[in-house]
Amino acid sequence: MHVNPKDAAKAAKDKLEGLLDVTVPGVPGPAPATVEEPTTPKPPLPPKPDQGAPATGATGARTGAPPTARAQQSAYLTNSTGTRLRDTDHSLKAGSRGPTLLQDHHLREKITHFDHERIPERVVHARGAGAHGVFEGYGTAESVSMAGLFAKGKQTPVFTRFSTVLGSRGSADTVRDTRGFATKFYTDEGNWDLVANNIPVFFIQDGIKFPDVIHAGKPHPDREIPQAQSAHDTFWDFVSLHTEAQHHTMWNMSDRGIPRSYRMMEGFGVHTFRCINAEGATSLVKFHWKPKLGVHSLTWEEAQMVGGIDPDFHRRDLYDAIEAGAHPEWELGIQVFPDEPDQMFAAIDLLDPTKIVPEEIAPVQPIGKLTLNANPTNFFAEVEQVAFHVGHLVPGIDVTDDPLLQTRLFSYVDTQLSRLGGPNYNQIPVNRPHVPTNDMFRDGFHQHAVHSGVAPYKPNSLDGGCPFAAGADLSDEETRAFVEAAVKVSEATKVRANPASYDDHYSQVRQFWLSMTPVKKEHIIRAYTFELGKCYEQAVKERQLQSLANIDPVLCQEVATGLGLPAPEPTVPLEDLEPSPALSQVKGPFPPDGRMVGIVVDPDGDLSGVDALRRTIHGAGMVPLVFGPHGGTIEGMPVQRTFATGRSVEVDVLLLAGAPKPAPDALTNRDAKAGAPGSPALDPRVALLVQECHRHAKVIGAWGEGVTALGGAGVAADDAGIVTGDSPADVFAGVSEQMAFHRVWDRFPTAV
Ligand code: HDE
Repeated sequence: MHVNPKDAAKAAKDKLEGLLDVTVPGVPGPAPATVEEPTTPKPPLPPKPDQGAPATGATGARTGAPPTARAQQSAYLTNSTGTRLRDTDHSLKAGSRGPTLLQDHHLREKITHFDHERIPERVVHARGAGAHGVFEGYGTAESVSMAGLFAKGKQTPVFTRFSTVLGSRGSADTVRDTRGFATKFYTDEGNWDLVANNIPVFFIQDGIKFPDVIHAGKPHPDREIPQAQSAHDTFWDFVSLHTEAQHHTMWNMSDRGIPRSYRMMEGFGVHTFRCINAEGATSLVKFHWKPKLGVHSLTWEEAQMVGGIDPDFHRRDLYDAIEAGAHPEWELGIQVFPDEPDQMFAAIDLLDPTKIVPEEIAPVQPIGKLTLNANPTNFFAEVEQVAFHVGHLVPGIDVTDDPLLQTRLFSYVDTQLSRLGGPNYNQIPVNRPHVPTNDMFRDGFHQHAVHSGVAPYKPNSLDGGCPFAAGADLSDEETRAFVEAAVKVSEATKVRANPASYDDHYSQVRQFWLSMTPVKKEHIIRAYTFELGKCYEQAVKERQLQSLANIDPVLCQEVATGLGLPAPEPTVPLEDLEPSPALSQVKGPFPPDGRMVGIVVDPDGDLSGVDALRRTIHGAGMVPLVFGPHGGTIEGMPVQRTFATGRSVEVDVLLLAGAPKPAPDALTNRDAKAGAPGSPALDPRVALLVQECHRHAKVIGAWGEGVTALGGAGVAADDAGIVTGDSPADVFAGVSEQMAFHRVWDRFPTAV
């Protein structure tokens, strides 16, 4: 796979130095396009400096190709068998107005290949984005796991794919949903996949319910609506009847369901795993990813607006941040529990995937760091074809009997067979391990390897006995094999039943609620009210209110009021577990890497210091986004958004470098945003930018004429989170200090 993305990036960067405006990530090609169509034959352009790609072939051997190589090599157009072609614009016809001839192989090959370009999308997690990176071990997991990737300083290449769950491949990024966080580690002992979510619990306790919960969440089968959302009757019908889903649902209704960025999410392995150290001792372990940038969310209004304005918001954010050099980082941490026969810790059943273990009673211990440092070169080849599996394990990491995990062990191979069209999907470059393989698997659809020998069976003598069973000596890193932990399975009777320890569906949901700040509680109330308000069936709403009553009376009452229904009494005793501060995402300060900084400029105003500020912002790992009345450039600065094309939700903070007067297109029939209220001296789209940023509790900075723009939009310069000053640099320093807390929390009104 991807060898040393940094070297590749540097090589390409050196070559292209000066051709790109480094402050504008997202340009499509490695070099600017020309107005005239180029016609002089030249080899394909190299990848963009931020792109990486797999570097192993079907056998696991390195291809030896330079990191900048393209799949397409020829300077000339060819057919798929390498014959050069003269024309791909006209089919072969009997005369220029005649019928098309069947003998036109190029036409038929081109159309046939196109007809078969699509493969089935993932049945869940269809919408996603991925990136290459590296994992570095801290050496702190040694007493728990022998896995070589955790050794101090050990660097392991990885590929990570983030996703939503419910929507189709083309659905919007910012919908309210759980997010997938799946990482493939190409370790020296084979691939390890940590197929995680951004929510630490799951809807169901037993994998047999997975088709039920997904069928309930997906669009209704008759009309195929709504797309990519849970705000509909079948979802709430299921979760209110199957109340073990209430814990996961509470996380979804909290701001965790609408992340600001993939870079700002935690990840959780959900299940308890079993780790084995070099002495053979076992521990039970839960995996956690902790983002360096903190956990941050959109507001619900932002999420809805972005869904229309930029449905690719999370993809773009990830790719632009990586391209801008703001490489996202997470620490991998573990909670470690003694491997005792009852598999319980502090009265929490470790095999129940609807329960967490609060970090206050089992701290997350950091064991390594993930850095995503290169974008994919080809989305289909890498992000679409990557195939994760919870059963891709390495010596030192094993599974437990969690009945959700057990079903997953079956499901992931099975789904790849139809999605990737046969059993050889692990030969696809992005899936290929970086270590030599010898699996004795032969033939099948899409077989790319040319296997030698006559004896793909064991035992054999005809191929010299190869391949050989690996060593059982766990301390020998060169030869040791994967070992299943020799765990005693108690004598038992076959049953279709859960243990009694799975029966409590509410206490930890209440604990989550009690751990939230008032602002976050407001957001939860609004989310439940919105989602249930979208349901048609009164019975479904009443049933879900009953679950809310069993979580918290205030939550239930507020949602019931919004729905116009009475709040029921609880049917179970409310249990007050200690609030867990670790569950709250309101913390800080956090680094600003990859944050979008909107800068409103007025071509007729004082622009001194603005370009320098733009470069400072870029140099600090953020992405400046210049808003102006027209496209092109203003004093050499590229205008990335005009008042007509831009919208407040694209930025994390807003800087006002001027108070532009209404532009010629500030007419409501050209741009409805021009209907925003404000001073007639200010472009109404600028007024709207300021008003929306203010409403969404974003930090706003202004200097010079920019301060007038605040007043023109009706925002008081002395309000919380408004920074004014004399120079761009001073104002930005003040803004930076406050944006480290993500939002101006004091600006949100609360009633609970
Ligand atoms: Fe998955 N899940 N899942 N899941 N899952 C899939 O596999 C499944 C579960 C998760 O970016 C599928 O390759 C079952 C929990 C992620 O490619 C499928 C059950 C968690 C991804 C599948 C679960 C996950 C998937 C669809 C219940 C968090 C996207 C495509 C027993 C710990 C991976 C595919 C990617 C994908 C089955 C529950 C995470 C159908 C049966 C719990 C991040 O095999």
